[in-house]
Amino acid sequence: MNAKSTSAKPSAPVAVTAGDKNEFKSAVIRHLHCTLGTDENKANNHAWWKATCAAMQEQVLEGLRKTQKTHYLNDTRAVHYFSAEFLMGRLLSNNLQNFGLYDVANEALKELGIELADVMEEEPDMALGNGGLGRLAACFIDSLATMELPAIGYGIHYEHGLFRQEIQNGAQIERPDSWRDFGNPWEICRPESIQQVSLYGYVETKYGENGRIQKEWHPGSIVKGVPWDIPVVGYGGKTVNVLRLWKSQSSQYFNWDVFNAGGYVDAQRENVQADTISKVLYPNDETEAGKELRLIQQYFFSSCSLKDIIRRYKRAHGDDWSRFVDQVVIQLNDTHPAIAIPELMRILVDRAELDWDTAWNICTKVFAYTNHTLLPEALEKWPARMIEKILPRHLEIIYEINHRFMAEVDAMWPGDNAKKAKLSIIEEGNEKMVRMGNLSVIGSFAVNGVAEIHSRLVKKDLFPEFDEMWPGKLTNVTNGITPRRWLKACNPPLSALIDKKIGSDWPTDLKKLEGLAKFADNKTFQKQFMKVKLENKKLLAQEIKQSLDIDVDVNAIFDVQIKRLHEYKRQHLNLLHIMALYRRLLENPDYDMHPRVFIFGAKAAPGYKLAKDIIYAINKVADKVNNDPRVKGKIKVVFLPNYRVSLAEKMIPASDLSEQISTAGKEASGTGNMKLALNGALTIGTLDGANIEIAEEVGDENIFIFGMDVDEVHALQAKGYKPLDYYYRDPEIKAVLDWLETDYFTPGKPGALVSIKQSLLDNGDPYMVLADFRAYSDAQILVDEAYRDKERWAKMAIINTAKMGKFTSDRSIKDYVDRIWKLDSCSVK
Ligand code: IMP
Ligand code: B1N
Repeated sequence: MNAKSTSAKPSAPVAVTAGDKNEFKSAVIRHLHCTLGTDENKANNHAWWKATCAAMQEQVLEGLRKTQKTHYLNDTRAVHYFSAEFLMGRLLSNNLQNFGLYDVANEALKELGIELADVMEEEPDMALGNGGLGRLAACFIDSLATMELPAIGYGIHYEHGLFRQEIQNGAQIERPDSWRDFGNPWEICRPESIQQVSLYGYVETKYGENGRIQKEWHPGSIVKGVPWDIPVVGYGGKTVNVLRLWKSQSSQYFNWDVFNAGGYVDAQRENVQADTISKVLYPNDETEAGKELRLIQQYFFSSCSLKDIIRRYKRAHGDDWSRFVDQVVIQLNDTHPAIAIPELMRILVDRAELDWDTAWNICTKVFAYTNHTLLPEALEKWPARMIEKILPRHLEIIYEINHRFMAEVDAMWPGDNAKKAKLSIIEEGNEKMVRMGNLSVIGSFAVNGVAEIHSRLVKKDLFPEFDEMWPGKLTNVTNGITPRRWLKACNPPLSALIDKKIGSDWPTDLKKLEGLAKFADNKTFQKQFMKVKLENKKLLAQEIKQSLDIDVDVNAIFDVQIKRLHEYKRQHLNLLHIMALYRRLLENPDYDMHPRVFIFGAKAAPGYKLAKDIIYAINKVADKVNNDPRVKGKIKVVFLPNYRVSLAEKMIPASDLSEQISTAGKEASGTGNMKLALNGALTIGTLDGANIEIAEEVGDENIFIFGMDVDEVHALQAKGYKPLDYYYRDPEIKAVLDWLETDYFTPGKPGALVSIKQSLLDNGDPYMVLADFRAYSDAQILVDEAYRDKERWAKMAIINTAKMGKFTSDRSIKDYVDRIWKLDSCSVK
């Protein structure tokens, strides 16, 4: 099976014809009348939004039908992207853009006296993810559809996505996200494809006629999985794939065995629990909660999805399993769906009655696994007892997989028990734990990290023995982002300027942006480019004024850090630098600096105390700095609440400086770094994740790299890192940390910010903030100098946009297709 060229063809630019426009207009009116039961005179923006979506959805569903028919008739091999998270954001603008109907809709609505931009603001974000990992999944399915690849996304239909963040007196408050309260115009329920999932109960061992041992799982409860399909429109509108999300529902099933054994209450409780499975997304980005419900969520969607795949396969191939591996590849987005591995083994061995080796041979040709983090607290481990209780048969299968694998380890390193202990799926200890990472590597044919440095560390530090056992299995696929959403749709003025300069086919061939590089020195183009930036900054300034009543100077440097709040991402390094600048200004009112607006967006996991303290501190420092006349407006600090995809789409086009300042070795890749650079922001960053590859593309002179690299971080750790040395040796660090202990920023509440100081001094500064502070502060001085030279900055910004071609998610997908999935594109007529 050879992958043929998968580069997507650009859609022809669509000119608005009166016919298209009138057709769209009448479709909107028809839905306003017949779907929503309202009238032009009465309709509010929400009704117009729904009617516009419905008009669009007519064409989307037609595309979906054609795509599914084509894939069915061609019996295509498909990739199945299993992910606990899909952070889709809004879909109207995206679908209009991808169908080439944006201008048509805009003008149609205008004639009805309605602003499309206002209508689009009515759409709630589909926030079924935490951050980078979930948004990556969304970018990937966009690319898959755009490149006309047969693909299905599989996930969970959470009733509540990531919480809505409010800020009260500086502190984060979590509110439920009710994205579906008023209906979701894009999704279609498919009751005809409901699946059943078993949980709890016990395993019976039986002896068949031929002496063969057979296992029968008697579940304690059975839950229904109801599929909800969201169409995924490729750019150009030809292929429309589907994202299938499972919603849990209790089934009528009641286990009389369990009841009769005296387990009435248990049987009942397990039944009631059914509809809570898909209720809420766990908000813990990169920290494992280890909660039973989360394991059940993982099994629930993995099992539903596998059964759905098998149903589809059997429709075409009956009980002949021999072609399964030719038709199906499953990508595990981190270990969250790793339980799919023993689940497929269970189906093949217990249900289809294949022998173990045949089943294992199928399994290990179907799964591929992406690792997204090295942080120990994010590497999933489940107590064996918990798995035994919820999935008793799966635990047996995991033990069997492990048993056979241990024999392989022994063949490779005879008698080496330390190796066995390290590579075993089971971690022995007080409590036996199942290591999902090891299970994923053992059960997959390919394992990838998400940026060069990360994949290198996966091989060197996380899974070195696996790399030795199976050379070539561990590999790299650097992340990417879809330029359709992250440039074309979110930054129309820049897109228009680029179209004018180099043509309009860059959205599907992002390397074309290189064509801008030759204009980097052109004064006229520099002015045009920076004028677009200024206009975008004005729009964001309005948003800031509206949301927080803070006035910001649009000629200031917009210095932006937008990402989940985590110690390793070091928002507190940014904050310490802001405090240092503030102090310099108080000590010397003439301190020479270009005005800056420091803009933050970040949600903290609700149980992550220090992360919430950092949000509080940012807001308290903001209050003080923004209202201190001695600062003369040179610094403003803005924390925009409820950071989400739709807010990112407004912030990114308006950013001058992109903060990517994680401790080297900790950020697997990052994708926000790519989005900001694509929109002409310069990066101040460490040699971490994809920053390294961004620096390679733009050149060292067009990026501000500072601080320790990963070898220096490791060396300092080995030597013994002592944050107190930095505290005593650098008076500015000492002054700023001591400041946190006073009540200067929290009048009447001394010590309210002290936890940050404590973490940096008493708790040993695990992410080495103090070690990198001076280098960071010096790099910020270089940023200041560069910005004051308007031509130099414009040139650097243009080069950043021009050199981002590598980071299109189309390139990532092409890497997966060529090197892992071996998939052919299938054009839909
Ligand atoms: P699913 O397989 O349950 O996801 O439902 C959609 C599927 O219906 C497509 O993937 C096709 O494989 C299948 N299908 C079978 N016949 C047709 C047809 O005539 N038109 C469209 N889809 C079809
Ligand atoms: O995945 C992104 C990367 O760009 C980021 O660098 C990486 O931090 C992120 C457990 C995670 N890694 N691990 C998670 C999310 C939720 C959860 O419950 C772990 N997210 C990442 C895309 O590759």
